[in-house]
Amino acid sequence: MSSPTFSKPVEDSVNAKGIVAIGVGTAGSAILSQLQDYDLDIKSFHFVSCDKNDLAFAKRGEKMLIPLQLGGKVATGYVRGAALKFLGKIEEIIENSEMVIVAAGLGGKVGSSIAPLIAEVCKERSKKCMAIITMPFKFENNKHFTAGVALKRLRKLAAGIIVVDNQEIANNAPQAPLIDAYHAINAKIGFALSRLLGGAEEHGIAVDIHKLLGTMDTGGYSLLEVADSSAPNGLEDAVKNALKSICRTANPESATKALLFLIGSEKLSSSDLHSSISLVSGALGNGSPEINYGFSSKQTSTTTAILLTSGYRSTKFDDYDPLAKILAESEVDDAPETSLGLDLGDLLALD
Ligand SMILES: Nc1nc2c(ncn2[C@@H]2O[C@H](COP(=O)(O)OP(=O)(O)OP(=O)(O)O)[C@@H](O)[C@H]2O)c(=O)[nH]1
Ligand SMILES: [Mg+2]
Repeated sequence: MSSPTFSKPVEDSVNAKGIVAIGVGTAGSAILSQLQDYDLDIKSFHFVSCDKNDLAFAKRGEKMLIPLQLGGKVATGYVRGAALKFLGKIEEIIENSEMVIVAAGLGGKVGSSIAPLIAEVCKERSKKCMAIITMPFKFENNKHFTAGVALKRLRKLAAGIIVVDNQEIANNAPQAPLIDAYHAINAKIGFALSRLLGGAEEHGIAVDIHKLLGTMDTGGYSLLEVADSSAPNGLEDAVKNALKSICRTANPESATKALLFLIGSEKLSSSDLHSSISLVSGALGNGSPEINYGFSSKQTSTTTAILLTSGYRSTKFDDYDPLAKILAESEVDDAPETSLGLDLGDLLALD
């Protein structure tokens, strides 16, 4: 039986003005550059960082280097201050877009300061901002607080947030070589995002940006899991591993929507698909989540489950910012230089 090939929709309102994608900092630039390998409806790519090495990830697109004075990376506020000088350029980038994708790894200084700033500009200009962020590894304790604060801030500003836990992606890709681990993780994230954004070279049933946005439209966090299996019962194994990742990250019962994309061998059957969807729906949202799905099959001995679940009001990452937890969401000023209306870039120059 021949299955339909993927084709792009002719009329696509989201793309009428276009999707603009911005990668920020090291992880953000590396992940965005992975998306450049796929045929996606992204109008333009932009890379923003304070490190010129990060900009070298760009395969094409615009590069914006935000210079810092020596020692300017000690606090997110300094980076934010330096970035404020480039606000006009950021506004120009998003001006002609319908939607802005912002990719960043939270926990460092660059992505944690500039991704929320871009989301803020989007909000002010009524542009839909989809943040795709990674959270630090377990061993990066010193990055957890910064990441937790930035995540909270993004939640208030972005229309939707896809959260990827570096730790979970690494756990679910045991075959990935330790050497060059970031590259392996980025390739996984890029592959998963490309499928959720509607790009695929294989045969099957595609999902598209509308299904993705519909799944994310819950007002809560979205978690992205990617799990592989080459076991004989690969599909079940991969889906269960993805679900286990969710259980370690948030309460699966609070998920209200899910988007499942499976990549399997040419033997992938409709009953395989049905049992995978049943597994997911049984584990989430008190057994009645709204589930969208897609699949593709190719010559492979590995099965991959890409699972985006959505609607979480809280996740384990809330513990990364204990202050906000103690203050129970009463205002924690995480961008003081903005509220003072001062540019810390200029303040540093006074030293
Ligand atoms: N998935 C992925 N994570 C990365 C990569 N590079 C760094 N990270 C992680 O992303 C988080 C933030 O690190 P960076 O991206 O270097 O941070 P940054 O925004 O560039 O800011 P600074 O490096 O502090 O200037 C950390 O948890 C890193 O482990 C990458 O290529 N891929
Ligand atoms: Mg960096």
